[in-house]
Amino acid sequence: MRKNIVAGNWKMNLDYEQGLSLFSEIVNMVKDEVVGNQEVVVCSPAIHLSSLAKLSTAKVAVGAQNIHQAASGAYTGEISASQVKSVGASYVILGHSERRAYFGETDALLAEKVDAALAHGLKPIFCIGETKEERESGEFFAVIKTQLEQGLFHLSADAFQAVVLAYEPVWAIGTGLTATPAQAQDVHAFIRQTLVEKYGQEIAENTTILYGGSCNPSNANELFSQTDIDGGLIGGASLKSRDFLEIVKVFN
Ligand code: 3PY
Repeated sequence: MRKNIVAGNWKMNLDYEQGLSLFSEIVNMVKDEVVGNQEVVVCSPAIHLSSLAKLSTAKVAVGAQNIHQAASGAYTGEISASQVKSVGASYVILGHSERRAYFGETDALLAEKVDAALAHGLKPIFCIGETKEERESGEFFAVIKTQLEQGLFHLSADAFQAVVLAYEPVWAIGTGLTATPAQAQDVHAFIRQTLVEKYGQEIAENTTILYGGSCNPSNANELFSQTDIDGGLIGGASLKSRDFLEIVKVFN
């Protein structure tokens, strides 16, 4: 059975003390609310990872927001998968639309980052999604299929099983706009069908597909009740412990 995941994406927010205090609150508040086959993940800036990982629990894991594709070397300012893994983090967000747009990350580069993550035992939360123009032109299914094919489909079936997907329509990120539950479900069903064709029914059914993009306590319930939506990648609402808790509780 696939896992339900609520993952926070703190982006470039919170200084060291603020991060520590928010994470401690989250761990305490959600401990009795993470039920069944559910996991909570907090993806923090790199400066927090080591301290948060020490406070993490079986129910609340820690992840990074990016890694470099190389194992190590002269890449000033970068951080490797093995470094992230060495502090006790278990996930890494890859392919977030902000990294694709502001840092020029291409599908080909992301495929290398996915390999680096998996080689060091990090689970990628791999983001895909269309821009406003691509939605309006009706080409969004093709865009999403290409992102899957080029970023992930070089993986063997075995390797693919460590991947979590996040559908994040770019037009719903940082805009306050959210895909309607029906729009999101349509794309999630398309993603799952594309996985069936590539990896077969069983792997497709076991893959966790999150929705991201202005997901908050007032829309999470309806979004997560869709058949193919298995949780969320949460931006702004993950910075407020009460809001984040409300979203986690949707699975109760
Ligand atoms: C958002 O909710 O805006 C996000 O980008 C989550 O990753």
